[in-house]
Order: sequence, then structure tokens, then C-alpha cells
Amino acid sequence: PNTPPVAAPEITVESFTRAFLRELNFGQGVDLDRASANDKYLALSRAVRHYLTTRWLETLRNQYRDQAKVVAYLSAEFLLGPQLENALLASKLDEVARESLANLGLDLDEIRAVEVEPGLGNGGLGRLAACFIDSLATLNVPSIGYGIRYEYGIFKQTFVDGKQVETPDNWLRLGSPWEIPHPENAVEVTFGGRTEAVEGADGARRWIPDWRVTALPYNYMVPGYHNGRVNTLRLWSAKATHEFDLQIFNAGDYAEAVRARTFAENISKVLYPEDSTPQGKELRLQQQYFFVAASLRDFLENVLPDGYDLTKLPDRITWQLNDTHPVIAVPELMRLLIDEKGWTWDDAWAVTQKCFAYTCHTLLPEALEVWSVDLLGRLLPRHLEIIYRINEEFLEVVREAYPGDELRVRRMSIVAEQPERAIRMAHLATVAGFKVNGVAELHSQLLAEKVLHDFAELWPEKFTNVTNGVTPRRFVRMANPGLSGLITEAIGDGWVTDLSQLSRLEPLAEDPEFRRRFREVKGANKRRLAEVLAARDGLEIAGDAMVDAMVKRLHEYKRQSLKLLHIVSMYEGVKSGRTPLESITPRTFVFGAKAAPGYVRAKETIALINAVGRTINEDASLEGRLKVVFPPNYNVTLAEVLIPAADLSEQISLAGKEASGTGNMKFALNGALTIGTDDGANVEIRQLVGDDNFFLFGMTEPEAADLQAKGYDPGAYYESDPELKAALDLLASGAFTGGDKGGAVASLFASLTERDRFMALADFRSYVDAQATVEEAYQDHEEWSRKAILNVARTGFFSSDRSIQDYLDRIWRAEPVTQNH
Ligand code: 26Q
Repeated sequence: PNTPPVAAPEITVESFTRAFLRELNFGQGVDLDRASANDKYLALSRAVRHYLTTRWLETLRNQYRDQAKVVAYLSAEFLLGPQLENALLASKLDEVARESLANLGLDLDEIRAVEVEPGLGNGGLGRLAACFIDSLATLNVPSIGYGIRYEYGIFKQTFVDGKQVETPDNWLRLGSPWEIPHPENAVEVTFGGRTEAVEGADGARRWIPDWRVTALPYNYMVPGYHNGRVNTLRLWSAKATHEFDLQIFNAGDYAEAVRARTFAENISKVLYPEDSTPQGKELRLQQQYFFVAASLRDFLENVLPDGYDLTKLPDRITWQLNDTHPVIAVPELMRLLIDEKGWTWDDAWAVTQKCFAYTCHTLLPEALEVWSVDLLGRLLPRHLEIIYRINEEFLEVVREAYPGDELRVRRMSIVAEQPERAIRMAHLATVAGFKVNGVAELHSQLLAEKVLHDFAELWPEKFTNVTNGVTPRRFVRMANPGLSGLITEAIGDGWVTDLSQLSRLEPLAEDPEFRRRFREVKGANKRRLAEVLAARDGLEIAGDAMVDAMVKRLHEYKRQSLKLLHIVSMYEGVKSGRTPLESITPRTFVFGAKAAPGYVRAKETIALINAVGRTINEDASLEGRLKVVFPPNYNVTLAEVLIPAADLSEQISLAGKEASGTGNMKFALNGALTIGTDDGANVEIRQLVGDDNFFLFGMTEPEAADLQAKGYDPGAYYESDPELKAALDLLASGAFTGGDKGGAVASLFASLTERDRFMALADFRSYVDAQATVEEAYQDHEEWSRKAILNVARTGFFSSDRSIQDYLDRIWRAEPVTQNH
């Protein structure tokens, strides 16, 4: 049927006001006078959604008509951040809505503040997925995001006596206006059971599962920026099946049967909060298979036309695997083709090999996902068989390429034998994917040289790099309206969709008037941060001090403890009289970090940062020159206020450990200078902004690897650097912990001075020296502003639009489609 969709409502204040009031009165069932803040938020969001829906329907029609190649981004996480403002901006409704609400005596920003962001991700990887779907839509690429609609996203962090306490993130509690459930597209996903032979089939077997759940899709709009395209993000929620009920109901225990439904529904209950040391939990594997199986079936049944010739599948889709979390899709596609469609093994493998590409996001060996054969075989017996056969055939290829090299065969095998038999998901992804990419130049190089060396040697053409990026819509245009206005005044607004245009700002770095206005914007952003921290957390910061920010997940490799040592050392310098107080530039250190709930050392570090902060903030003798704040529950909402206010961006991981980093890009684009190691995308940031506009310190990756190999002796650094010793001793003395020298203090002291995999003490001297250079540079306001503007002008490369274009050119070979709008 070709019924045209209802035309989009006009973008006028009157029409918007009508839409808003209609939603308020008929959607929420309240009068404006009696409406709660949440009523207003929901009504406003639904009104905005209406405007986008027409475009959404159009996009879907065109997609069906064109049958163009689609990119499906498979990711266990999408850390979307607040939706309302993004929807307003994408649909050109921002001004109209503001005015319309003002006419009704309402304030848009007040209403926006009600929104609870969907925290459906841990950190970098989840936020990257959100930036990528934004860019895919803006670049007009037919694409769909597939993931999980966790009922509870990343936990809410609070501090009790400075210690992290986790509480559930019940983000759906007040209703989510941005999702539309589609029960008619629900699919069944099965688990467990056994397999049996099928007569006369090549490779096919029958899977007799023993339990099943329904995957219920919720659609989210992903609007492109001012281009009329609205893509779809489809997140799956687990529901008990009808059949599931009947089985148990028939057993006669009604109450137990109802209760048992929660077993199935647990699958999408909660996001696992570990972001670097996977736990091998059965429920996590259930989640992975759940969303991947549902997504594959959805694509084959709902996106492809009936009767589609699946031998052409690689022309219609690339499934991009966001890390190994969705890799079980590989044996699932094999299973569908062989067991359900009756294909031969070889035909199925030929197609499967062309459908998947794999992005790796780590270099830490402990972060590589591995599933025990025992667990996998119990939950997905058929998939285990398929993985074994993929491995057998793969190892034949290896043996042929390297006759007699059984050591290599063992290293490369998808199946690890030690410490228990287990499936190495990164190996499976590399064998099955037609491309493997790292997320920054250095990372891709190290992947090919180290983590996946054998594979890169066997298939050099498979390996490529796509340096990460961030969406300029959210992280500049929305988060920093002051800077955006200034940029647009200078070079027009084309930069919002072509960030390389920021280079045209370069001459303005030499213009004193532009620098003055740039500083004014930064100052206003700091005051906005101060207001938000006061209202949100009762924290007090000066409106004008240097803002030195370290925000990211808490992990030893990121070295928050090195930052802490620097702060302690500054404090110790003042207290011991080594540093005159007047010589210190007023500085506010801002931390934001969640620790995985089971990561004891990370939690101790948080407690210590809070303890040090408290001591410093309460010490009147510092006359307020140093402040340490650690607002709890750092999330996308807070990032959007914090990043634009920052002067200094801390990117201080041990070289060779941070795959890319994306916060580093957001800070540079908002005019913060980076103090950083030669790690991840820092390398590329420094190359672009120039050495004069970047504070580099620390060992390089080869230096770090060397030191590690020849034996790192932290004690030597402790003994030979008096300032380091003084800082560590002050910490160990209990000066910040009310005299308590045990617990977190002793534990952190020991971890830094005894055996620290991330060698914080080795980089201390060079870090502290670099910080002294920062101090000096900051004194010269004009020069600092110059550097900051050059950071903005030279980092347009880090737009996720550019990343997506690289994926299109190097991996997907899909064409953008122009909408006729
Ligand atoms: C896996 C299995 C079981 C449970 C949890 C996980 C899991 C979940 C999340 C493993 C890893 C993550 C997240 C990883 C992550 O965020 N990596 C970061 O990705 C960014 C985007 O590429 C990079 O910029 C960062 O350098 C990298 O650390």
C-alpha cells in the first residue's frame, strides 16, 4: 500500500504550541495549570517526536523502495545521553519551541532538566556507538543500530563518606517518550537443550533447545542533522513467551509459573557495569545471543523483501561488530543458513565471511572476551559445534601456510586449552570478519604487531584503522552554544556537518578581539558549570579558576592515581614551604569516574581522591587556590556541561594501553589543552594541534614495553625523587584520612610502590614537570587563548562524520543515499 504519511506539522510557533498543548491535554490528561514538570517534559517530547515521525516514515519507505545496502551496527551498548535537545536541534525546532513555551510562561531549559538520560552503556564504547548512529543518519547512510533495551542502565553512583555506593538506574520510571514498542515484530530466541543428526545433510544438525524468550523491539528515532533522514535504533527487551507460560502452567503450580516468567525477563534487566574485565557470567552470554539472534532474524524477515536471494546478502548488509560482544552472530548466521535454509557448509561460510566486520577496542589481554566451552555448550550447543568446525577449517589454513608450526597453531586457535577450554571471541571475530579495525592509528598498529600479530601476518589486507570521532552536534553545537555562536559568526554554520571547516578559525587565533570573546565564552561556561555543580551536588567552585578535568571510567591503566599524586605533591609543596602560595595559579581539579562495583582498587582510589579533596578544600591556609571536586555519577548529561568549561584535559594513561579515548577529542574541540601521554588518539591530536599546543609527557609505548621487559622497579623512583617520596609519604602518613594509615591508603601506596603494571611512578617526574609548564603557560592569558583556539581550529578531524566516512571507504563500501526532501 502506498498511503502517503500525514504531512509534517508546520514549523511555526502557533502550530508547535497546539501540538504541545494537545499532548499535554490529551496525551497526559492534564491542564497546563496542573501539569507537573514531568507532564510538561513528556508532552514536549511527544510534540517534538511528531515532527520527526513524518521524516522517519519517509526514510523507511525510501529504504524499502531503494533496497540499498544497509549498515547494521551491532552493539551491546548505546550510551545515548539526553534526547530532547538533540531532537529539537535536528528538527530545527529549537527556537520555535523555546518561543512557544515562553509564550505559555514556561522555560525550555527547566523542562529539559527533568529528562533522565538512557544510560545504556558503560563509557567510551557505548558513547562511540551513539556518536556513530548520529553520523550515519547525518551522512544519509541507510543504517540501523541494534542493541539491548536494558531496564536498568549503568548504575547511579553516590558517595557515602567518600566511598562509591551503587544504586539502580531506574531510567524508565517516569516513562520514556522516545521509544515505540513494536510487538508485531517480536521474535523468539531459544537457548539450551541439545542437537541431533539430520539424515543426509552436509553439516546440518537439528537444535532442540529447551527454553525460549520473546524479544520485543523498541524503536528509537535517530535523526540526521537538518537532512530529513531519521534512521532507526532498535533495542530489544526480553519477555516471557506464551509457550513458556503454558509449559509451566501445565505442571499445575500457577504461582510458581507466574514467578518463573521473571527468569526469561531477566535477560534484558541490567547492563553489566564491568568495562574492561569481563566476568564470564552466563547471563551476559544470554544477553549477547539474545540481541544478536533477534537482530539477525529481524533483518532477514523484516528488512529484506520476501523471497530475497540470500546468496546476495553481502550486497545488502554489513554487520559491524562493536567489539566481540556481538560475535556470536557469526555462528548464528551459519546456523540459520545451514540448519534452517538447508545450505551447504561451504556456501554458508562463503556468504558469512563477507557479512561481518570487527572493531576491536582494547589492548589489555584481560579485556579480551573468552567464554568457557562448558558454559557456551550448555547455553548454545549448536553454536559451539559450528565454532568448532570453523576452527578446524581455519587451523587447516594455518597449517598449510606454516607447515610444522604447531606452536603457532595453538596460539591462533579459536579454542584456548588453558587454563580451561574456552572460545576466544576476538579470534573468532578475526577469522570470520572481512575486515578488522582498531580505533586509533597507534592502536591499530599495536593490534597488528601484538594482540593479533599472527592474524595480521596471515591476512595483512584484513587489517585497517579507523580513528574514532565524536559527534559535533552534541559535543560542540549543543553542549557549547557560546562557542558555537562565536564560530558560526566567524565562518558560517557549515562546520556543524563538515568539521574540517574549523581550520578557517586558524587566523583568528591571532586576533586579540576574537581571543577576548573566546575567553568570555570559556568564562561563561565555567560559571554555568559552577551553577550546575552547586544545584546538582552542593559543590562549590570558583567561577574563574583554571578547570583541570579528568573524566573517564576509573581504571588503573588510566592512572587516576597519578593525577592524585600530582595534587598531593602540589599540596605538599605549599605545606612544606617549598612552593610559595602566591606562585600557584588558582585551579579546580574536577574528577568524574565510575568504578566497576567489584573492582576494589578502583573503589579505593575513589575514596582516596575524595579524602584528599576534602582535606585540601577545608584547608583555609590555601586561600581557596586549590580545589578538588568529584561530582558523583558522571554521565553524558554532566559531560555536556563540564567539557565546555575545561581549560586542561587530562589524558594520562600508560602509553600503549588506551585504545583511543574519545573524551580527549571532546575536550580539544571545546578549547581545552591536553596534558597527555603518547597514547591512543592523543598521538593524532598532538600531530594535528602541534607540539606547542599540547603538553606531552611520559614514556612512549616502546619505552614502556622495554621497561616492563627489563623489570620495572617502582622503589627506585620513590627513593630517587624527593618530591615523589614526600608526596607518597604524606599520603601514607594518614594526613588525608584522619590519621588512618591502613585500608585504602596502605593499599594504594603498596600498589604504586610494589608492583604496578601501569608504572605510574615511572612517569611521575615527567608529568609533574609538564604540569609546571602548564602553570607557566596559563599565566599568559593571551598565549593560552591562542593555543586553545588552535586546538579548536585543528581538531575538526575528530568528527565522527569523518570516522563514518572512513568506515564507508575502507570497510563498508556502502553509498550514502540522498533523500528527496
Ligand atoms: C564484556 C563482556 C562481559 C561484560 C562486559 C564486557 C565489556 C563491556 C564494555 C567489555 C568492554 C566494555 C567497554 C570498553 C570500552 O569502552 N572501551 C573503550 O572504547 C573506546 C571507543 O573505542 C575507546 O576510545 C577507549 O580507549 C576504550 O577503552
